[in-house]
Amino acid sequence: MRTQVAIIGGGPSGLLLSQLLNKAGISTFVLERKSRDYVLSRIRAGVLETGAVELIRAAGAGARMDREGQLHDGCYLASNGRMFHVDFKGSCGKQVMVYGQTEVTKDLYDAQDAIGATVIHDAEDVALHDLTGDAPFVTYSLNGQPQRLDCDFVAGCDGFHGISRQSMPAEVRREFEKVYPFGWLGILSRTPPVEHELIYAAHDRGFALASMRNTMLSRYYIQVPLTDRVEDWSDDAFWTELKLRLPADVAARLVTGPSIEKSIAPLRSFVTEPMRWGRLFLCGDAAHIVPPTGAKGLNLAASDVHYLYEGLVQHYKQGQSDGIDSYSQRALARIWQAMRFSWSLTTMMHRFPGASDYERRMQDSELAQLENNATARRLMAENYTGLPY
Ligand code: RFL
Ligand code: PHB
Repeated sequence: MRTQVAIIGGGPSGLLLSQLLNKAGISTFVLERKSRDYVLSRIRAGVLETGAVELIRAAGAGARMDREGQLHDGCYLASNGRMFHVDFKGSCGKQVMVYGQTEVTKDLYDAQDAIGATVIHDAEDVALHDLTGDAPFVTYSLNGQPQRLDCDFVAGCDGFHGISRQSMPAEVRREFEKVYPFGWLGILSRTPPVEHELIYAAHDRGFALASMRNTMLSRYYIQVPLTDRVEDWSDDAFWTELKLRLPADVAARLVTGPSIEKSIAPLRSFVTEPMRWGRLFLCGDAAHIVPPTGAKGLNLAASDVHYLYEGLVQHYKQGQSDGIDSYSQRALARIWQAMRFSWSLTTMMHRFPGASDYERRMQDSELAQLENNATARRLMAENYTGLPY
């Protein structure tokens, strides 16, 4: 078999890239390790920047998002019971779209089906070959049968645990990592959201986030120690702890109910450089991880896809290589800005074990600056709604 761009991973990065390239007349072949149902059962991100929204629309997968997604003008920040609003629209003229990653992925699968794109599920033992030569190829097995796919380029969209990044020799990679000493316990429940916009709450008991998917589906998170396990947390214990961390008037109107999903995600910042090696390009979580506090993971995947898509179109349609040659540099410049934002919001809002009184005062001062200074709020608004591509 032969294709122009072999895409490893059928998560949001792989599907979005595949959809955009196909629409531009460039052939793709997506290889996904898991089943479609499995990919669609993962509950992850919930907030889309303007750039991601536009890209999903350009891919022809935005109709349901535009019907069912909620545009938010801002969010709330709370600290030990006090709460204030950050007005994104008023500060920088931009909004965010609240629409779950699960729905984005489903819409992308439907769009891929509609144009007859090839997405192979349950592909095992995917391996990349001759990435620095002129004729790279991918091997994998399907139902126990060995397969070979020849291509011009490989897009490594296979997430943090994928094989693409590992296919670059260790001596050409430079990795940057920060692991945070806590995780987020998240639940999804069929209850009306407590507020019409997100609430990020700092509290002496730990951070909490009130988010949502739609008017009858809420997503809440609380900071937990890394030693906690999901089984340790009954629904009742979760709701009790969440209420303690939210401002009292918000907690008083919180509607609780049975959880329909409950999971713990560790928090980490990670970047690998460069994002290109020969004919392999890394995209999304394969190249970087942000802590979820700034809602940047999926949005960075989208901006990587944008730069790579532009570069590949330039290569195939105009015979120019500047776009693919500058991919890594352009993508990384934006990634580091989002890294900084996610790290600073994470650092300001969480309780760190062993933090000194001085560090606690710094957190309070950062929050006070946001509450009292319109310039600080504007900077947050620009970063949260997404820096330009
Ligand atoms: P994904 O979504 O991980 O998709 C990669 C796909 O590649 C497949 N794969 C392979 N396929 C073939 N061969 C192999 N060897 C393969 N190895 C892996 C996987 O099965 C998968 O389908 O990466 P992508 O597409 O780059 O998308 C990135 C986003 O998913 C990610 O940035 C966000 O979900 C991060 N993230 C969150 N981001 C937010 O903005 N807000 C959140 O609330 C939020 N919550 C989360 C998250 C990520 C989580 N992970 C990764 C553990 C919660 C969790 C639990
Ligand atoms: C979510 O709704 O899952 C969500 C929203 C905002 C974040 C992180 C997660 O910063």
